[in-house]
Amino acid sequence: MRIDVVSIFPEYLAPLELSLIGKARQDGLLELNVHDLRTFTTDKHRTVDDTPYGGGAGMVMKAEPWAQALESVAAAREGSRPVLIVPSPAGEKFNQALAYELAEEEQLVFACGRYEGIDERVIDWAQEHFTVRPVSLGDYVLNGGEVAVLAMVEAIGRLLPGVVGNPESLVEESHSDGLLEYPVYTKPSAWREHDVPPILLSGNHGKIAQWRRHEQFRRTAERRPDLMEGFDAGVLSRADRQALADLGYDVVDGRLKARPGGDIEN
Ligand code: 6GU
Repeated sequence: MRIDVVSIFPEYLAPLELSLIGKARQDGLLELNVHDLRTFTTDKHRTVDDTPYGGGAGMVMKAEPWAQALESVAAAREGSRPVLIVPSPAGEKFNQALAYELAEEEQLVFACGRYEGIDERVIDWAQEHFTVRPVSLGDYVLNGGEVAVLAMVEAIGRLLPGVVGNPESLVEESHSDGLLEYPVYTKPSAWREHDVPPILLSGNHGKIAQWRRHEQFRRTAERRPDLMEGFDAGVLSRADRQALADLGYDVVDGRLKARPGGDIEN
């Protein structure tokens, strides 16, 4: 995969040289280029922003430097249609499913806006060259797209073949099956009056798998009830259904439904 990031703060992306993603780049599994938007300006002051038409607070990023930058990175891979991701609190919500989808692409381009955003005509114009996707990390506001790109590139990059050493570790993690991950423990088994759940020391792998699954349901019901309602009940075993009934969830029309007056506190 090739990733291009355009930003007025290229140094913000330096952490992508570290750890798993840095190693993937060194190993040639991921080609990642960071571009300074100002190198695509033509005026003495390298201006990237101007005042908003219609008035109001703040500044808007000018269209032409963005068009120059995006034309330059789109030309790098002829014949393909790269995906242009525009980080914005006004975008569709980023999640694990979107990470998997984007991990299949040949080229991703991230356009990091700052100030009040990029002139909207860039988004319209870019559709000639790119599949354009405004994407948000969640319902809060960042000062610019750079931190969001760090998160998205890490989430996508670790799904590329060979990046995570043991692909098994992608299978049992939070959100991979629509549920939160079960809790994990390591030595010592007794620590400051807190013991590891005895089942994990039993050596009974069937029982351990069942306990972990139950913990996933318990945690998800407590912390993310929104995920419970969307869960596909078609994949549930009898033991799962019993665990869920104990947590106050019934299966209605193939979906989980919190039982009225049901209690997730047990
Ligand atoms: Cl992706 N970008 C910006 N600038 N702010 C955000 C965001 C993205 N997601 C949440 N807030």
